[in-house]
Amino acid sequence: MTYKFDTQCVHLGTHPDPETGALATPIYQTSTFAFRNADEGARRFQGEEDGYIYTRLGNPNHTAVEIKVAGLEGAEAGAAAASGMGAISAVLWTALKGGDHVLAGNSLYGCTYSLISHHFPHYGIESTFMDLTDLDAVRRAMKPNTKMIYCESPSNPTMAIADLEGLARIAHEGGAILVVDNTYCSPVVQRPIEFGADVVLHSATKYLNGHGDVIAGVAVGKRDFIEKLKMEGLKDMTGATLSPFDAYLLLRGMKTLHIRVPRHCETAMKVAQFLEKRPEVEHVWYPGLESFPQRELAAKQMKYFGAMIAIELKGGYEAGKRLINSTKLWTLAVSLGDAESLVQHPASMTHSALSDDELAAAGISKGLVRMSVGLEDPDDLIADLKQALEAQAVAGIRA
Ligand code: LCS
Repeated sequence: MTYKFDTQCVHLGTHPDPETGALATPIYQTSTFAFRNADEGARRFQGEEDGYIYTRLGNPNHTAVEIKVAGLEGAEAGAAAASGMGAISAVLWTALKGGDHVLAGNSLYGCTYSLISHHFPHYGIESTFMDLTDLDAVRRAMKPNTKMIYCESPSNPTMAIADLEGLARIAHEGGAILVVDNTYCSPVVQRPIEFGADVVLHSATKYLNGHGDVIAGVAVGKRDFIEKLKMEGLKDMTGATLSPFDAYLLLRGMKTLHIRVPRHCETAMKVAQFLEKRPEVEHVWYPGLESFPQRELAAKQMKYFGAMIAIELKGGYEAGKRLINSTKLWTLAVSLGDAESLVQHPASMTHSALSDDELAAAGISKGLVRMSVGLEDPDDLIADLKQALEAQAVAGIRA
């Protein structure tokens, strides 16, 4: 019997320990696994028999995470990694080789952008970064050697929405795959495989874990690709092995994913609506607002509107800096998806590896402030923003 999504968050991938009955999955903090005899070891290496060998190749805590995320995303299989970047680099190294071309959204998490734009050319992998919201332009940009379309939706940090169904169609027509980084959403908000994506990635550091105490990543997709990813990208190319303890914490976090994420999103809507009415604020990008240019597309592919907000203040970067220096409840920190609300400045922080020209091409203005709405009472979050906006108005007059 297939259980519903909320039940899967709690139960999928876990079961009472057969020996002791322990209900929480025990932490298998071991590097290696003993074989009963030489033939068993040989069979496991040949892939003729299931079973663990060495934690870089798999571990029961990984298995639990992989089954849960794959199930929640509607994928055949999953692979756990030591970080979101571990999952991303392993997927890209597994799927691409010298001579291939990748078409990517122009606004991506800074390190993903750096990997594709700054480092891949050294290995003969070509890339084009573009506004993926124009599907005709995407179709024209496909080349005979395009093997992948890569996107985030909403994108970090500009909140651009990619038409997942349209991109999957274009990718498949051109013999390429669509890879979607679903970190900003979690499967509670969006399930890209339903729209045709081939691989879905997560920085599990964020909503999946949800408690700000783990760095982890997961990739899910078709079984054949995930097997290859485990044996090549993760085992040989990156060695980005998730620690069993972190896998345990991640599993613990995911049991409440379906309760946490809707609350994050509900509060984000209130915060966005508050910010939009403030005279100090030039613009608010939040997919749930009527003013959001791609609201219809967002509503088509997202169940909730997420809990990430981008804003630009009328006073630009200086005003933004004063705002993030003045909040008391919102923490000035990178990362997202934690219980604590976080605020940061992408141009000088998460996206600081991008040159001014690259920031401009990605549509990341110097004044953009990014907010990750947490699980506090919305009234407290709004009151803190109000005092910070008012404090900066006073500072502005003094300056
Ligand atoms: N994908 C997205 C969309 C991200 O935002 C991040 C990290 C990653 C992948 C990489 O994941 P990690 O290796 O850190 O687990 N984003 C961060 C951010 O926006 N602030 O700090 C990290």
